[in-house]
Amino acid sequence: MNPRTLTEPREPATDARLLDALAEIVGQAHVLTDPELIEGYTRDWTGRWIGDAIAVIRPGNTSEVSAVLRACFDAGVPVTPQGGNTGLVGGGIASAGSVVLSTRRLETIESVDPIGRTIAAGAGVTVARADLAASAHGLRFGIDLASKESATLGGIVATNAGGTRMVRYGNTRAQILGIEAVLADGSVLSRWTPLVKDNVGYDIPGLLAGSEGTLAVITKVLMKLVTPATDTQVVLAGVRDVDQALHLCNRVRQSGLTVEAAEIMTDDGISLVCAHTDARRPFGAPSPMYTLIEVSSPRETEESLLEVLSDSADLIEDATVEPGPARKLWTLRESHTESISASSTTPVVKLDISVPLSVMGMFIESLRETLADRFPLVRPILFGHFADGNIHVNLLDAEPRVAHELTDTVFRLVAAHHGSISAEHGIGRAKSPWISLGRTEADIAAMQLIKSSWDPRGILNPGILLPEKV
Ligand code: 2HG
Ligand code: ZN
Repeated sequence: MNPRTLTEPREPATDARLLDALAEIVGQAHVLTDPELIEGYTRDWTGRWIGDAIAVIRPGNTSEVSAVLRACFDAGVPVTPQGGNTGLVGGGIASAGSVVLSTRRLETIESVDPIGRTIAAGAGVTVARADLAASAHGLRFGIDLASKESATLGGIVATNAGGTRMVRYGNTRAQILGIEAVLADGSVLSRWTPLVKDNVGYDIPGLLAGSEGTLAVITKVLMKLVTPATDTQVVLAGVRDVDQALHLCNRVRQSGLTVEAAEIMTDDGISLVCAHTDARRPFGAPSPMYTLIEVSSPRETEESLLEVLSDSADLIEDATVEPGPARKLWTLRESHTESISASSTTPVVKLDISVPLSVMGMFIESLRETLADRFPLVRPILFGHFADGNIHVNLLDAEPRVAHELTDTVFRLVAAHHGSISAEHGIGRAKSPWISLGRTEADIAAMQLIKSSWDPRGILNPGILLPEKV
């Protein structure tokens, strides 16, 4: 069977037989078919991606995942792997006739090794739980996301998530040491070694990071842990534009301070957050943009930071400094996503992009001009992890009928500035039509070869990441 035959109508009896077989494997209670029960798995929280599924299957261990995949493989039924369903590009949203394989029950934390500084855990463990387990040993999990209470380890590996600490510790791919995953035919692949130096062959954990459920279902991960920063300080500074923020961040780095996080926000974004939460505006007079930079150093962090700030009057309009964790300052940044959703009259078009730091200012300027000119009714709110070149372009009040053209316009501008159409959220359904803006023909062909050799029947997340034909 080739991938296209998966979309051909199936006999209802085939689905019924499959569901019986799946119930034998995972138990009837973990085969959900009631539309009310499966709704939370078939649509994303932004309301932009609404899918369908014949059932949601909730296996409780690796052997069950293996048997579920084997049965779906034999029946030729597509499978959408799903973690916490916090994704923003529709990568975990199933198409009609598929089965959603939820990994949330794989929630065992097997071990934390405080000497090797690793955590071994099931794919369904949330980022928040992994971080808590690490904290019990004086360590931290290296990835931090606003959605950490629901986002799962399998999900962040499958999307190669970034987050607010990426500037310090790198993305999810950089944290993985070992992985256990089940292939489309049910075979279990385990590359499980805590060695940081181990150059035997292809980097399979690295390949599965960012594969968005198209190559295998991740069941277990072995990830690095990090030493928490002590004596952190957070500055929130009003700046004229992103270039000033970049210069400030550079000065902070040059002074010997370690940058733990570096975020940018606009005055429109801050106003939305203040309107939708009980946060207060940071300064009496507004600035066009605000940067939040968290720093650490072995000693005298505050003194060093204040010295940089007092030498940076040319870059800063106003500034406030608080010792970490500085929750009030962080709330101004972390409440962006929910305030944006609450304020938009239509599902928000979310375009997570990156551009080289040297052209970020120019990119933002031409983005604003182009949007004002071609889409005057759309409200753009920009924010993100600017020191990684990453801007979250959120487009509010965009009529669904213009979403495609709007996306196309933004992505072409990103490509013209040598940027990436996906910085940290993945490609999913939302961006697969534009993958050729980010990869060459030969590169896409190489990815398709990998896909077809790992998943010859094309049952894993069809239509996600790679378009069926390019
Ligand atoms: C964040 O950085 C997330 O808060 C979500 O990546 C970004 O809502 C968004 O566009
Ligand atoms: Zn982000």
